Amino acid sequence: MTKSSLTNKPLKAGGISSLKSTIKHIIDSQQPHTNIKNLLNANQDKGFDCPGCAWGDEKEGLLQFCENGAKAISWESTSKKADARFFKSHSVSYLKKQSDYWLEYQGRLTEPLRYNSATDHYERISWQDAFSLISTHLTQLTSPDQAEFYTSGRASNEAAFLYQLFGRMFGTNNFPDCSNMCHEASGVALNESIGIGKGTVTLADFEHADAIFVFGQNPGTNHPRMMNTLRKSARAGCKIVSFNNLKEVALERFASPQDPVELLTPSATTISHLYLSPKLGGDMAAVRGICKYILEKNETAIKQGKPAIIDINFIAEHTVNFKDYQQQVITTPWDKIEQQSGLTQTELTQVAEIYLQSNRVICTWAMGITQHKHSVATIQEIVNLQLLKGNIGKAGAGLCPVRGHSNVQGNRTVGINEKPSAEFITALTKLVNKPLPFDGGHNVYYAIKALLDKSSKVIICLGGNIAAAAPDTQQTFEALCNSELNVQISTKLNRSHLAVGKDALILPCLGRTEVDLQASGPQYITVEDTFSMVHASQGSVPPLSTEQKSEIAIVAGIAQATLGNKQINWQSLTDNYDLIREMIAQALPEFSNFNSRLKTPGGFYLGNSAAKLQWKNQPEKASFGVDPLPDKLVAEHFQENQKVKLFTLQTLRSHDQYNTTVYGMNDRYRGIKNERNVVFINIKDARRLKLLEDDLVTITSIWSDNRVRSVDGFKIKFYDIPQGNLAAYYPETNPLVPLDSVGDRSFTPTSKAIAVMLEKSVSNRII
Ligand SMILES: Nc1nc2c(c(=O)[nH]1)N[C@H]1C(S)=C(S)[C@@H](COP(=O)(O)OP(=O)(O)OC[C@H]3O[C@@H](n4cnc5c(=O)[nH]c(N)nc54)[C@H](O)[C@@H]3O)O[C@H]1N2
Ligand SMILES: Nc1nc2c(c(=O)[nH]1)N[C@H]1C(S)=C(S)[C@@H](COP(=O)(O)OP(=O)(O)OC[C@H]3O[C@@H](n4cnc5c(=O)[nH]c(N)nc54)[C@H](O)[C@@H]3O)O[C@H]1N2
Ligand SMILES: [Mo]
Repeated sequence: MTKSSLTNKPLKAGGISSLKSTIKHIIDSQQPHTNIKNLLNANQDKGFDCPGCAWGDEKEGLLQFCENGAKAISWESTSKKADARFFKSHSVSYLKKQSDYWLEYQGRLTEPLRYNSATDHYERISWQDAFSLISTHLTQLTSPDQAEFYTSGRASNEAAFLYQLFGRMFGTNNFPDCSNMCHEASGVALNESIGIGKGTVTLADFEHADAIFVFGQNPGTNHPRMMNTLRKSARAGCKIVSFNNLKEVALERFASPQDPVELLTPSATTISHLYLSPKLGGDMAAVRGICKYILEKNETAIKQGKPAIIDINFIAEHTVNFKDYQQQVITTPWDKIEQQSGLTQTELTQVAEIYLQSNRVICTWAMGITQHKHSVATIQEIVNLQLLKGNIGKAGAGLCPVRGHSNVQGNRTVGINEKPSAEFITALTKLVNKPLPFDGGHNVYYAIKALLDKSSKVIICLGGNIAAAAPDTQQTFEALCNSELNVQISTKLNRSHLAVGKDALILPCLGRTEVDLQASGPQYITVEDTFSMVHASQGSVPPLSTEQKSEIAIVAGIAQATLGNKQINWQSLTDNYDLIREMIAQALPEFSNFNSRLKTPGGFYLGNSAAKLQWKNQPEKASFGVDPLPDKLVAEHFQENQKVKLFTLQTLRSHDQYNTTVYGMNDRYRGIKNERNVVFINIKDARRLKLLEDDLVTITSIWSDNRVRSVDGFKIKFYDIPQGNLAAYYPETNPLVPLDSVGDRSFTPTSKAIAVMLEKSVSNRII
């Protein structure tokens, strides 16, 4: 490892530091007893699903939470309130000047509120008046397509199903959602390649894998429960190969907080057998290199009369396009592979040999792969690699996009999709006995564009924080402020509530940890994890306020006020969520007998066609992707007209945040304390620019329009990162992501590939 001046970076992740941090966050929530109870219930059979991430639940082990899950839970379950009194003493103009951290820190939203533009304050409104106001705005639109229905992936299956049903009955398929900014490329790529947009493995497969390739993800922070799985695999002799632009300590050495020796001594488990750091956006070239070595070795074997080293039977029986792909690989030269990946042929050969020596390989990936211009092609290249040896559809092998939000996958399954299949719309139409729209609607990109040019006029958000999560902060904020009505169904105050134009509503909802009492008794909801397991989730803490409603009650309230009870009795669905599940079962065959199957401890598996070697794409075979490598990556593309050398910037998460929710100012595993406006840089690049550690810089992004996108006052931090690459935290750097810089075919903002230049900040001189 290059010696950096980051002396604070720990030698291992997990262990006692994790435990200390967990305890600190429980105490900070101001209700430690409740949160200890919450943690014991997290991911347990009769408990609630941890809102921290979408990783699956282990069968064994008493405790099923992690440090960052504990942060998410205690952040939600707090006794602090942001009620009408709070909003009376703080105008929206005042709130706009506060940080994202400060906004959420004010506590839970407890009353419905309406923005009053005359006073610039949010003021109390009754639920009934709030629902009527929404209905008035919606019915005044000249077309239902002037409304946008955003979803964040925490919503339950039941809330999401009801929400899309309402939106479609209202007449639109405008369902922008957080996955448009997240794993969209995985869905697009996998649907094309293997006929289903989800991962093919289950948690049990990790026990049987001989090798696991982890691409572009930081599980130590974002999926800590995955670290237990990786740790177990590594200890059982499975070879883990990490591809990460940064050296992430958890992927190097991890100590389980549940192992007394690793907890109390400096010992830890070495996770990665091999750790490669490709350049940003270099993974497609890296995988192409691995495949090139394999195919060349295979040719040599055949020429020498030896058996093929790839699975020719699998390829012949189950795939199409192999010959075209082989040709594409032959025409990709090694020097291009090395230049674009930033890795050497020798390094890639080492990985290829591990792949060849392993009978069962799992490839996992997350945002380091999905948030690039060529993400779809990159994921298809990972699929290509797996197809070469039939590493799909057998135990211990397969594809594993590791989802982010705890129910983002479930939201898609139950219909949050701006491009629904005709089959799904036909089933829904039959269910509600009313024609529903088939035409594609808006994703996040088109929703922001439509709000910007005022062709859309109403935005309703079922959770999330689109103002801070979406790219190009200034344009996104302007787009939201253009709306005639902005409705936010939320647990906590955030930036999206402050993007007010004319009318705006804050509708406070219950969270996962809370009791949800309806007319027929306490209710539970369901979620789907990254392994397609569906299970129930039920909170046990009394809500902070009787005015908070469940997401389901809120969606049903809006629907009833807008559409009436003619086709659907919305109230009865709120009274008993079993009835919503019955509707889901009627619309989606994989949910047949939904209510009774939920009784199985641990829930039930939705199944995966590709894992059964059934290919639902045309022509009913898995398909090799045949894209060439990108001609140039983003910084090279813009370099030609620039005098200074450009960098590629990735925007990522610290250890103390959940997306736009900032829990604290530390990033312990990267040695950062008490600050977030930092930029990680290779020491050689810094020297070339005569920058010292802690110097302040302005970061300006380059795009093909004339807008200036710049952030100032970011502190230089030396880090183990390839030359020419930079990393900084999201959402502080979202102003730099150009709205039009999106992935091919996925429309995902290219949050991991922004061409930028660095200049010493003027503020250096002031300090
Ligand atoms: N505690 C916590 N948990 C979370 C979240 C959270 O914010 N906090 N967010 C949730 C959500 S919605 C999501 S989507 C997931 C996100 O989970 P991750 O995908 O792990 O999230 P990021 O922080 O964006 O990290 C991206 C990782 O990819 C690496 N990387 C970036 N670009 C490249 C590249 O081009 N190539 C390679 N090989 N590596 C690259 C970065 O160095 C970093 O390690 O986590 C979920 N879980
Ligand atoms: N530059 C850059 N931008 C990115 C990313 C990146 O890596 N870099 N990552 C992208 C990714 S992967 C994602 S998923 C998106 C995330 O985008 P979103 O999902 O829109 O954002 P979150 O920050 O998760 O939303 C936080 C808010 O959700 C609300 N909330 C929390 N729990 C609940 C609940 O149970 N119900 C309801 N109704 N509301 C709740 C709270 O009010 C909180 O303020 O951001 C994307 N943006
Ligand atoms: Mo995400």
